[in-house]
Amino acid sequence: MVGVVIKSTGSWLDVETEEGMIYNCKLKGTFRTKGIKSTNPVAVGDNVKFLILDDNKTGLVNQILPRHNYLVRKATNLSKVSHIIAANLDQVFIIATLALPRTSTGFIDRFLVTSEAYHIPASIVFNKIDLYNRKLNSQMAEFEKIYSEAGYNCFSVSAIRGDNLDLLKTSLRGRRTLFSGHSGVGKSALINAIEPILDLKTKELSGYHKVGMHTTTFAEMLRLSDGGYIIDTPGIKEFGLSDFNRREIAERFPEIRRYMKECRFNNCSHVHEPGCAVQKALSEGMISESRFKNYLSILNDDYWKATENDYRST
Ligand SMILES: Nc1nc2c(ncn2[C@@H]2O[C@H](COP(=O)(O)OP(=O)(O)OP(=O)(O)O)[C@@H](O)[C@H]2O)c(=O)[nH]1
Ligand SMILES: [Mg+2]
Ligand SMILES: [Zn+2]
Repeated sequence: MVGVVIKSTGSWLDVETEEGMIYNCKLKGTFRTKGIKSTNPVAVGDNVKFLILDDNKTGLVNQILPRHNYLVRKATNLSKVSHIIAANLDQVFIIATLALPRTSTGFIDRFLVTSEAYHIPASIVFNKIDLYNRKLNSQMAEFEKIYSEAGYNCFSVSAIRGDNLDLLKTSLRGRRTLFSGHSGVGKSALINAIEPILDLKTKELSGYHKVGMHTTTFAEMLRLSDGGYIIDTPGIKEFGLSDFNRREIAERFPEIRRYMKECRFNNCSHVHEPGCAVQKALSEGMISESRFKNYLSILNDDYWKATENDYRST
């Protein structure tokens, strides 16, 4: 049998066949993803081959079919093992908010760097705009400008009040979309607002201050009545980069990529070199200060100290 993994709770997987049958499956033996030390060899969105067991309800997954793409992160930059968030995606929506729990641009930019590396189109969804005051609204306008100029779609929405959900729905239609972001930003609440029949568990308002409490505890792929799927995931604290070459980082910022070919040195790090076209674009306001600051911050991550992929070694 062949099916797609629609839920992963660690040791058990729910696998759905094309006919819409769902089997609760275990993994047969050990699997390894080439080149990645991963906590979960099989992820939601994976196409798998499996055997149906005698009870006709459970199964045994014995093969993972080749992936079209996947998204990987580490719990922190220094963690040894990676986690495959999901596989075979059409796009990823980073659910963010400027209300609580506020999402930093550092988090957004690390996420975007990874989605660029895996060639998965990303959009940023600013949620909870019903809670924004004038100052937060003007910050959001600034972020929307920065990210749309860099080439990313932005949405400003409210799961509670319903603002701009029609725009969100239009871009979800017929696609498989990953929802990811910090715990409490409203990933599940947004999915409920889009598809009320799913009735996903969301955090009680009074539960806000319980730091570290995750409401969604496993990844799950949910079917939309308009066509398409959303993968709801547990909140993540940090977005640690996995398996990167340091020289690759600049290319993962589309607006830096646009200028770097014109740098005098082809191994330019765009930090201090003479004749740097990226520095010139930055001084002319063609690259945002915030994005460049996060580029530098990623270049200075401790992560690189543990790897050999440094500028000095090339
Ligand atoms: N005011 C307001 N509150 C919202 C909005 N969206 C979500 N919330 C609230 O934020 C809290 C967290 O929402 P969830 O949907 O559980 O957040 P989550 O991102 O799924 O969190 P995890 O499952 O832990 O990753 C809930 O109390 C929601 O009611 C919004 O647009 N406006
Ligand atoms: Mg949730
Ligand atoms: Zn340069």
